[in-house]
Amino acid sequence: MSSRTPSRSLFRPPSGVDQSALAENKGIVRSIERRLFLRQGLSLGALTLLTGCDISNKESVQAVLKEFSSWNDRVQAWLFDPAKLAPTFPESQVLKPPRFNAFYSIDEVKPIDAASWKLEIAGLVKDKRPWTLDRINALPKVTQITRHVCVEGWDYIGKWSGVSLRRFLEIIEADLTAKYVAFECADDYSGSIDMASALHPQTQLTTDYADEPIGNAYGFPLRLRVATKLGFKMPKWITSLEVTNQYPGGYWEDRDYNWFSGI
Ligand SMILES: Nc1nc2c(c(=O)[nH]1)N[C@H]1C(S)=C(S)[C@@H](COP(=O)(O)O)O[C@H]1N2
Ligand SMILES: [Mo]
Repeated sequence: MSSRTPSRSLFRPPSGVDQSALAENKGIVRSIERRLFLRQGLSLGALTLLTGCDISNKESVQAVLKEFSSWNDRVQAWLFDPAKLAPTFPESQVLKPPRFNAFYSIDEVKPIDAASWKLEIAGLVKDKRPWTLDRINALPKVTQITRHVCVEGWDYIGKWSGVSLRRFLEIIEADLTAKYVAFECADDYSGSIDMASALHPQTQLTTDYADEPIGNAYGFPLRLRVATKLGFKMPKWITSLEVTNQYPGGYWEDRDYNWFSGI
């Protein structure tokens, strides 16, 4: 056996704890597996090895998973390079229509009436006047052709256009030294991102997909696009934007997905 390959027995689960402790913490386990590029699933034995912790009951398994995951989040945020761009692709690779995902199926989407829709502004911002779609559409647009990656293990290339979030935050005179930008949606979804990612050159408030107003199922009239993060970090059907220093969490974040979730 090569000296670089750990012996199989090292990955054997410690005796006395059954694997259901992992099954009960699926969200965290999945994000750890993704981050570590584990080809096989995370085992209790591997977790013991990685963390050096004694995992002798279900409660300690959960505590170790949470600790590992929040450590992983802090490292990702720290490693994030605000100037590094996500790869871009040729027009010919753009998927039309895009691939749908939400925590419910596409036929349950409730289309938004553009005429009565408003974007509310809250938190550490000087100009809190709500925005109509016409006013948002009058702002200068940027376009990107980038890859959308869902935590579920699929991806596609899309073409999104809209106002740069940095530009928008400057226009509403947001406190750019605040920690978080949080979003609420017309469905029961919400989400939040770190300010460094909000100010990234490829982060935009998207109004268009493939040069048309974005489709009802994909976030019309306004969705977030962050080319450096996983799909669940990009709320669709946004109804409010808040700048805050209080950790806002989000729909999946509160269900144990990693908050930073870079790709
Ligand atoms: N409001 C809202 N936004 C959401 C979701 C949702 O369920 N509701 N799902 C997220 C997930 S998991 C993904 S992968 C992307 C999918 O975006 P798309 O349908 O445009 O590909 O939307 C994200 N934004
Ligand atoms: Mo997703």
